Amino acid sequence: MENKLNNVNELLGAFKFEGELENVTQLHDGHINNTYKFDFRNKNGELNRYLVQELNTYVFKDHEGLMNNVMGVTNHMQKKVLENGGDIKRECLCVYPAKDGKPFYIDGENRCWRCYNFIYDTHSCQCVENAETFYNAAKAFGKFQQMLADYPIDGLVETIPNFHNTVSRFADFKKAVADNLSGRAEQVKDEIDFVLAREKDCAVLTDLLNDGKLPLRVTHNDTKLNNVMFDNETNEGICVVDLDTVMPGLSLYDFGDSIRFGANTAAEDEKDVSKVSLSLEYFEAYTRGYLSAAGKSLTEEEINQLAFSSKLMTLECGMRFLGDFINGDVYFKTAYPEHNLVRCRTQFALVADMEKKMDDMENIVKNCCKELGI
Ligand code: GN1
Ligand code: MG
Repeated sequence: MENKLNNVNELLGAFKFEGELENVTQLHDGHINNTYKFDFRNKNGELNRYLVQELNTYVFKDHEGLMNNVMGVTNHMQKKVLENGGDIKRECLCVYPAKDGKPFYIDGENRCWRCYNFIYDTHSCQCVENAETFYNAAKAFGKFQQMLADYPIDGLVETIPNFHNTVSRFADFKKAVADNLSGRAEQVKDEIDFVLAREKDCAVLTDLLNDGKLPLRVTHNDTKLNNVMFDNETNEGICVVDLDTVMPGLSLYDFGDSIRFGANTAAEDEKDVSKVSLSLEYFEAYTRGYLSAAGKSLTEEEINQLAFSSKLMTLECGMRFLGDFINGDVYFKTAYPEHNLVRCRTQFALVADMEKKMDDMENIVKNCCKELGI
């Protein structure tokens, strides 16, 4: 039995699991939380699986507010799935509360744990293998947004304030450079200059929001491809996961961040930046899928900014990786000392390629709208 946890017995006492524990496996999808699959066998010989996750409380300071958001949003979506005759345990995350009724458990070392349904017969994807997969991811995120369109924004706390406020991210970045806590700033002058040269871009979406030209919506804010679970048989994106950053935001954050990760021809941490580029084919597939699911509810200004938001979310993520490298790798999990630097370089190579292809991207958006009658 693989078991890297030192408090399995404590967790077994904390949640209402069914059956005898057979196996614990760590899952390595995200850069922030620690995630495990717990397999239990019940008396009838059936397998019960759960997803048990340690929330990163350095990143998420308000675990109660966060779990309140997650409870509210998952309950809302469960109702919608039931109304449509769907299966909530496959099409939704469901929180299994701890024995004391709280949606989380604080262990003896003050770590915060929560337990979800494990979504059977699905898989996640670490990279786009074909345009259809990405199209299916787009439909899933579009549908996710639609399901939460009537969720009360005021009922959500900001789990990370100013999460996609790129102006605020730029200020954080400049502070990281000025503080230079790791002493690494000298070695990344070119990368720092790349960010500084694009200061003006950072305010485009926040200015439109402040001027009332873009609507605030309930958004996911972390629309990486690996946050969609795909059905093993149909390959449809049946469930959107990783709901820690669901909060008020712009639809463009979700669109742009999906493109950043999924339309890159290379991995987020590819060391050979000559492999990095924007796939126009994947950009088109995602745009078509997203617009077909959510397009009718988007405003004209949202649609106008789709291509630009892809570039901005890529720049923002790159500056976060670089800032973390300069801060000494305190935020994102890293596998080796230069990991954040490698990640920021892929993001900047992608930004540079998007700048060259911006007209093509704009045209793809226009053509998709025409085709779909939007
Ligand atoms: C983090 O947890 P994960 O890997 O889905 C990060 C995102 C970044 C992403 C970059 C809470 O997402 O904002 O875009 O890494 N999540 C948080 O891969 O900061
Ligand atoms: Mg994730």
